[in-house]
Amino acid sequence: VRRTPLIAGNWKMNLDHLQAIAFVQKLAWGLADAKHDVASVEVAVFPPFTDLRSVQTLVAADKLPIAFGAQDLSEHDSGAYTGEISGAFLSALDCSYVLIGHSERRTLHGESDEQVSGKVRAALRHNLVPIICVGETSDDLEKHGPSAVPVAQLKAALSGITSTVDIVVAYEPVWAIGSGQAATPEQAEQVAAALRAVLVDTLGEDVAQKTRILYGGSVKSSNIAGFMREPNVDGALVGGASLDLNEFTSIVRYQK
Ligand code: G2H
Repeated sequence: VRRTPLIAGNWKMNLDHLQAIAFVQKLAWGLADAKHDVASVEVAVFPPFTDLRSVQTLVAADKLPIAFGAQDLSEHDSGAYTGEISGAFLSALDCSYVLIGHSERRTLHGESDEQVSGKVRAALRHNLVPIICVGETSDDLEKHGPSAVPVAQLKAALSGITSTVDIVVAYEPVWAIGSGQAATPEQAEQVAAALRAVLVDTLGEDVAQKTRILYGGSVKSSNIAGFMREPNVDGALVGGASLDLNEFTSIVRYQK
C-alpha cells in the first residue's frame, strides 16, 4: 500500500487571522514555485480557531493545495460547554483534520485518555480525520522503555472503535517537543512500528496499512529526510519550523 505522506504544520498559539492569510498565501506561492505535487505529499496547516474562517475563505477562493484543521475540539456536539468548539462547527468550516491529545493539551490542560477517546469519536461523528497524538515523557522512557506509553495511549484513544475509520496517528516524544532535540529516525521507526501493530490488532490489517503515522518533535528541514526514509513513518507534525516559510517548504520538499 502506498500511503501519501502528510506534512502537517501545528501553529500552536501563533499568528492571528490577518497574519494567517498572509502566511497561507505565501506558503501557496512557495509550493507553486517548488512545483509542489499534492499527489506526492499532502500539506496541512493547523491554525488557531479564530483563523479558520479566513483560511477556509482563502483556500476556497484560490483553490490552494493546502488542507487545514483545528488544534482541538470538544468531545460534545453542542450545549452548555463555555469556551468549547464543536466538531460540527469545524466541519462547517471545511476542516479536514483535527489534532487530538497533543501533549500540550494533555500536560497543560490535564486532558485524559478518556477525553482523548471521546474527542476521537466526536471527530469521526463529524467526518473530521482525527490526528491522534501520543508520546512518552523522558521519565516514561526511563521507566517503561520506548513504546509502552504511546502504545497504551493509542489503545485508549481507539477504545470502542472497531470499524474502518480514517485516522492519522502522530508519535511525538514529549522530550523532543520544541526542545531542538529530535528523536533519531531509528527511535521514531521503532515506536511507529509498535503503533502500527496496535492498529492491526484494533482495526485490522487493511486499515492499519492505509493509516498514516507521523513523527513530531523538533522536525526541521535538516532532519526530515531521515524520518521519511523509515518504512513506518509517513510524514511529520511540525511545530516551530512550520512558522518559518523557508523551513516549512523545504520540509515539504524532502525526497523520500
Ligand atoms: C511537537 C511539534 C508539533 P515542534 O509539539 O506538534 O512541535 O516541532 O516545535 O517540536
